Amino acid sequence: TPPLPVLPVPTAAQLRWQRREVIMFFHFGMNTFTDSEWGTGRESPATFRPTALDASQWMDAAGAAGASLVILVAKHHDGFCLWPSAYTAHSVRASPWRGGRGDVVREFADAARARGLDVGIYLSPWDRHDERYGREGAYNEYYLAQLHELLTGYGSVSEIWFDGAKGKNATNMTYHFQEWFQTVRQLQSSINIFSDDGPDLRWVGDENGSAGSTCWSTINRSKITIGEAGIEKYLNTGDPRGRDWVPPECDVSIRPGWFWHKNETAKPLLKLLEIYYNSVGRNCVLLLNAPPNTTGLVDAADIARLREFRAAVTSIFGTDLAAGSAARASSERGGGRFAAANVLDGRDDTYWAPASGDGKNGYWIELRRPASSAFNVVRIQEHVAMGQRVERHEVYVDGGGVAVANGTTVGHKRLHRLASPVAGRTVRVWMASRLGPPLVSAVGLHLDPFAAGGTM
Ligand code: IPT
Repeated sequence: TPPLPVLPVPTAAQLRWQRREVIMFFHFGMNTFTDSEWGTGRESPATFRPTALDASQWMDAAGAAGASLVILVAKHHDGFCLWPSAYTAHSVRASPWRGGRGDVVREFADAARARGLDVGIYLSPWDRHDERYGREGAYNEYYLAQLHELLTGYGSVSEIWFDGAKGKNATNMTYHFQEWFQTVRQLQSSINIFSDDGPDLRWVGDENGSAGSTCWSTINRSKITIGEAGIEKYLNTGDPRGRDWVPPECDVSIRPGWFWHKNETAKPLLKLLEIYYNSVGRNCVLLLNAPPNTTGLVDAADIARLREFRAAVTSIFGTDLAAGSAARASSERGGGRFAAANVLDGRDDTYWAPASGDGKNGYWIELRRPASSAFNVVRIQEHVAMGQRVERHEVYVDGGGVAVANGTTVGHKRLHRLASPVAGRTVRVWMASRLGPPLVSAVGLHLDPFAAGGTM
């Protein structure tokens, strides 16, 4: 039988999200046309006039990046709604686009599903346009009514994004997050709710795509107030004593801004790879933003960059230099289903588990490779369905006395980039410290040709 989990553990929806690894964000709206990041709310709806909007082209961008979930900003801080909401006049209905009969949320959801992609929605709590903002009862009802529209009118929604951003001079306003969250759950039972504080997914604490090198999926939600300054560090590393499973999502834009600006360009490939290592490689999901332009299309150069990025990831991780190794471990749990060799089968649902009572001399797993070819990336994955456990780990090659890599947490995926390529027949991973017996679903070795001389 399998061992007991170490609590807390993820829900099925959180696990499905974690395994996506890369998902996409689309910031598009009034700001696209005014060349700004935070609109004032005083923009005329006539300003919104994409000339050739084609949401299926946005899905080309998602496909290029290998994303399986796409999240649309349905309303940003300026309050302009990309769907014809019944509760405000400040929407696409008042714009010249499609003669006032357009609905970007509809086109987005339809285009995503036509490509087999799941849909997510961002709805800004901070609203600089609506006159109800600042009147607590009225605004909270307005926001809730819009959640109803978005979560009942557009099919199944996988993720909903509550941004904690609020300008310094914004009216003092209390958001009724509990009423909002519980309503969201009622309308979409398998949705993941993102906010600084979860309940399902948390902000990573920065917008540059970098999790802490220690990164727990757990926090104590009671320690966080959404939008409060000073929570970033806690969110960035998580809490080994956290009682709530709220894994971090790294939101970052492919460009300097979240919205499209004609004088900005996409980040270079090497920067995107660094972001990948610092997010996916540190137990996070990477939420990568690609902003459509005033035409209503993602710039071709951005799509080309996303394609390069995906090709690079595939070329690094498509070949596992641990393949064909013989695996052994400090011990194996009985029953034959928890063998060390499970770390080589490419599956998330099988794993190595040590025998109960093992651990006195430390837990380790070792791969004896068929050849000693050089690698410069070590990949380790925990079976987080049973809880995140590893607190400290070290990687040794050919019995050497100095670890080629070491770190704290592992989680769903930990990627180590070595200072330079290493050749060797045996690779041993020590689980030097952990909250419970380690359950390891994968150990892989890779060669990253983009790491100049093995480093970046
Ligand atoms: C920042 C919010 O303050 C934070 O609560 C979170 O929602 C984050 O956005 C998401 O990226 S605002 C940003 C200008 C740092």
